[in-house]
Amino acid sequence: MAADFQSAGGPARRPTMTPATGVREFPLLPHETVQRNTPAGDLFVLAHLGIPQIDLGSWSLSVDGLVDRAVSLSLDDLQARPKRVIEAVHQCSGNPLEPLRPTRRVANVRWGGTDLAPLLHELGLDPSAGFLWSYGADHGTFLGRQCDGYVKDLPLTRLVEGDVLLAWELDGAPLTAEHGFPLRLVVPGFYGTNSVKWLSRLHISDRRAEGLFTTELYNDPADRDGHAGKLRPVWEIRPEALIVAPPPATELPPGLPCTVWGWAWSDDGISRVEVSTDCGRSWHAATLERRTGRGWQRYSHVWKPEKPGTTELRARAFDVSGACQPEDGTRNAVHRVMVRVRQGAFNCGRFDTSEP
Ligand SMILES: Nc1nc2c(c(=O)[nH]1)N[C@H]1C(S)=C(S)[C@@H](COP(=O)(O)O)O[C@H]1N2
Ligand SMILES: [Mo]
Repeated sequence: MAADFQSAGGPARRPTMTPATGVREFPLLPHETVQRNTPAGDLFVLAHLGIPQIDLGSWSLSVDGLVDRAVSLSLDDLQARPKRVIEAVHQCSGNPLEPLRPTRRVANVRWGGTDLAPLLHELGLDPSAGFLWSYGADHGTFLGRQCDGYVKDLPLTRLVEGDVLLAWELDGAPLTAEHGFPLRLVVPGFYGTNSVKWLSRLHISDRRAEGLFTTELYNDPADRDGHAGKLRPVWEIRPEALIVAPPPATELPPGLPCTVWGWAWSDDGISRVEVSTDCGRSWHAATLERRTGRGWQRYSHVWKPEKPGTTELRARAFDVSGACQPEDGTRNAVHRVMVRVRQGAFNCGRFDTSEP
């Protein structure tokens, strides 16, 4: 079944798009994510179709499909429900046309909203209900295709943990237009593409939603990770570690300790991080903090560079089931950072990477 867009009021109530073309803003480079919680102003913005300017007076969230009672809810209705604040990794899976290229667009965000699961239970779920289809109010063209709405889906089993939010706050303040005002879905542990902004409709179905952003794009190649012959939707975040320090092209004096540190995360959490300071020849267990909630975990390893020359630092994360990041060829491939050890180097100096 195709996920056709049907909002309560039909096309006449569709918001204006400003801009009416895709938005991609990345205020921070990967090594600039030094803060545990990413301030709202430093968060990347991804919008495939542009930014809808939503008037709260004419906005509502409709819930329909395999529920006993379909409803239309205002923001006040939702804000009258119990509020939760959740810290969670927020990661863009990358350009859907280059699904395997690492982009390391990642943040750690505090979201405020209400748990979706009890709301659906109150409405009465049909026993055949299996999937949640989420619709954004944005519309326009993507890859030359007319899109009446941005639609994503996820299995209802993901809701049982009680942390899939209908969110109206980011970092303690109301959502801004670019981050989804007035309401967005937040699916902690799933790639950002699943956290539908400008949420206008939830539809409960017994199957996946067929569409550009569900079954066409955002499916990893078949025959990987034991999913022979099947598509693997871009849902759960794969294990990954990012090197924050030292930043790329740092010059380090030999003999002085240098702390290699960064963040590691995955859908289920990280059990171990290893650091290599010799281009992947040897690996050392890093000190790793425990996960709180669904946030990313800090790791660190103290390295005393000895031999002058250029070297590559690498960090690799293992998830709780022991799965490790691949070296190359996937969106979560191992992060590498070039640094140079030089006699007399000033500790925070940088070298020109264009030098031979
Ligand atoms: N309605 C709607 N929701 C959307 C998108 C979109 O284009 N339209 N982009 C998704 C993608 S690809 C990402 S990575 C996140 C980015 O959220 P942010 O811009 O608030 O950081 O929003 C997701 N939700
Ligand atoms: Mo994304």
